[in-house]
Amino acid sequence: MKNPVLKSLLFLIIIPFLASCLQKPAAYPLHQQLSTNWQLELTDTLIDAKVPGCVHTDLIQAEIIDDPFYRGNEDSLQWVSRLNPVYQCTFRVHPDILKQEQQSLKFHGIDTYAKAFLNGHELTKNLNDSCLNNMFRIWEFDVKQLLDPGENTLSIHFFDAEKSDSIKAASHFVQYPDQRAFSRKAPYQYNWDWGPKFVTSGIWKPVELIGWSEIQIVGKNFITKKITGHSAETEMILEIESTKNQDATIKLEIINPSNKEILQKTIQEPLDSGFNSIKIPLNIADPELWWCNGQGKAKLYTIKAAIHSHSNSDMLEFRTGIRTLELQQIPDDEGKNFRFVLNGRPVFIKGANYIPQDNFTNRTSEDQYKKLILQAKNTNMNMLRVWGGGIYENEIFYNLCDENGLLVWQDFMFACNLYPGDSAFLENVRYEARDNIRRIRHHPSLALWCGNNEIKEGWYNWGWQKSLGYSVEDSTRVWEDYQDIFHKVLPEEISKWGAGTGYHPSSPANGWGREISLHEGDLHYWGVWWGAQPFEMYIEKTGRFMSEYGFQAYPDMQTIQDFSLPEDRYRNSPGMQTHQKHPRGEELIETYMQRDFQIPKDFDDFIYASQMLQAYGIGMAIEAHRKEMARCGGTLYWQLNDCWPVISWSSLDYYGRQKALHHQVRRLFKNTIIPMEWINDTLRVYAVSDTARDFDAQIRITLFDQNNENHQLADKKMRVQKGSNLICEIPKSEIGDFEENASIVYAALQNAGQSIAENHFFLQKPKKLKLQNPKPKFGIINNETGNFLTVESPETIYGLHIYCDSLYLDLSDNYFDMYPGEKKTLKINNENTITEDMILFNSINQINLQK
Ligand code: BMA
Repeated sequence: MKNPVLKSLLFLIIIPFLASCLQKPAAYPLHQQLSTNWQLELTDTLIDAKVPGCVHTDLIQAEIIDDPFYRGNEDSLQWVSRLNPVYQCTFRVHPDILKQEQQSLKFHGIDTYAKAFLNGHELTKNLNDSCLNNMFRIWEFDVKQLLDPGENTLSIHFFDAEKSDSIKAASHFVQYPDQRAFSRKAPYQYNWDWGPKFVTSGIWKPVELIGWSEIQIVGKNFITKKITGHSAETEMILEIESTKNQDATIKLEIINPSNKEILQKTIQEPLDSGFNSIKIPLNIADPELWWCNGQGKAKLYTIKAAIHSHSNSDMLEFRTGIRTLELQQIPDDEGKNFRFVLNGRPVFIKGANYIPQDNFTNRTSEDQYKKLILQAKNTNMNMLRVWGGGIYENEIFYNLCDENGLLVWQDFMFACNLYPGDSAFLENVRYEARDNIRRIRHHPSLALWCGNNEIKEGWYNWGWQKSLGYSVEDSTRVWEDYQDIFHKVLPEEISKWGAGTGYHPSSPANGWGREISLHEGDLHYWGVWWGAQPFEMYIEKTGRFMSEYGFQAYPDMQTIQDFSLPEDRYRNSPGMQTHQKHPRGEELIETYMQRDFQIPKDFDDFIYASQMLQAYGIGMAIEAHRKEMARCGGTLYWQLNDCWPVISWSSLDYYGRQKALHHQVRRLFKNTIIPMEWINDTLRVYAVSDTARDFDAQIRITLFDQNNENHQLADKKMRVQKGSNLICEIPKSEIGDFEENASIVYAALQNAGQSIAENHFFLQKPKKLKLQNPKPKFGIINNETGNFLTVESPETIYGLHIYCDSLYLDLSDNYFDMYPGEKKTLKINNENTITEDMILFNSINQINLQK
């Protein structure tokens, strides 16, 4: 530290700060966070740094660089990745840590590559690559001989990952689709078809000093083995490090979801010197099961464990759930099913693919995690797939999924590429798998580990072997490397560390161009979008589990305003192009819009129409998948969210603003839906229900014609069973006079006066609709329960978008259809006051009237 004033100031701050970090008495392991007093040394300056953090966010904070997401800044900021920054911190060790038998320095995540020095001693010298070479690993060093009772200096020297990739690639026996393969670093940092290139570096997770003696708890797991009648057979696993052979006492306490202690257990356990894994069987009477969203409550138990040796102790507390979960892949008439069975009940999966919420993941706040997971829950989802090109998520993500009943399909971080198979790389992957499995395995939400994203598909279908000029021997060797990672190392680590879930080597199981993909395994159906096939193909191409399919749309206008200047706001402008990463993105949006919608001239209208188009196409897919629930196990659309403001497949943009699709998904993921179709002059209405029990209901169907006259099509009582049922067939001849392109059908399913499901349906494609110029009436209600917007429309409306100028209007529903005379009350979620004169609207009616 060069500045003496700063130095004495820090000394004054550090000691009381340390005392507040150390909550346990001295006989317990002591943890001292090294989260303050960090500086980042650039070639000629020293700036304050944040840990956890990264070089980009530190430079933003120091006002050295502008917002990397603004306009075309991405291009001009590529130099940041080549900075080779040095992070430094000086600290004093709490005296009690210095008294412990064991003293270690633990890095929960360093992004990558970096050499670490403590008081000038190189910690990383003997590692493979002589550095920290995997951002997904936890690194721990014995520092007992290195800590100083006075001031200590820790410095982390980062170096350019891309340069290292090129060096490794140059001497490799084959070329890979992308040389990022050589670095164990979040693949999407190197750019994606929805993401910019920011190959960042930094200390992205906490750093701590740990001092302990005799014993330390280093891992935990909780597994439900069986649920029978009124009890659950479970097993608690405690992993303990011991400095010697010794006896220990373990005390367990289990607290049920209503906060009552239901079980206490004390056992004596002989410990070996080193690592111990202790399995403790626990029978829990009248278990309150963990259910996913829509199937029941996500009940959580609290487990407290304490361990005492001769003169030292350790303890932990965590929340978990009682549930069994199985991925069935049972041979059947057409191939094999792909179905998740939770607590013995087959559950139709409804959800989306999740990507990191930011390019600089350290700046995603707790509130952002909470908001996003709640948005997923409120959209009636029961699963998120943590996609393999991002990161293994932070604890908060899995905790929130546990609490909100969202199952997690967890990919290992390998995507759309080939990877090396030398022993050093395999060992690196093995440790990465071990660290992450052990970190998250106890979460009841964890449903499946999956080896990779689209590598098997790429190998067989994307022509890599030819385009990269592989010989037969090359191909054999590359494929053996693939087998080693995805069929050996990863499944071995899963069974070794008791992940408690199934393992699926690659998603999808088979490429979408192959017939088998429809009959077994999971499917990424990209014939729509990549293959430019019409949306109707979704109806034919429903596989056994739809783990990806999607279509792009522009983000909210407010988001576009946030990253651009007025002169950027036209299609294909340089500013907009930076925020469209798919090479054919604009062309495909236009092709599909031409097929099904009219193409507006105005940029604002185009943004609106792109969102309506996305909601229309993906809505068609979801209905098709749900109608096929007897053979299809679930549907996860691509993609829930964005990592920056961009034109992409997401339903929520970077700021969490909802596209039309997100509202559509919420309607279509309800437990019961009533899809309709108009084929061969016949209206067919289905009831698709995920509800565990059958129920009685009343269905009413009305058609409103071009003159807003209504024709009652059905009004009958029925029993709705779990599954997909055709409930009405109404031929055109029974309806009377109406114009197909100017009518709307409205169906409502009720149970004892309560609305269960409703649906608005148009008989023609949006582009053919000839609807009146709408004149909806709006009203604002502010009362103690909140602020509300009322809407009433005298005319039929397709896709009413209600918005404000220069402000995102956050409504409980939007981009919806209305039949003539319909009234709706929407909740306004904005904090700002919204008044009637601020309300603007758009609709397909208006787009179609433009000429
Ligand atoms: C899927 C994903 C991503 C990609 C998306 C859209 O294949 O796995 O790799 O961003 O398609 O192209």
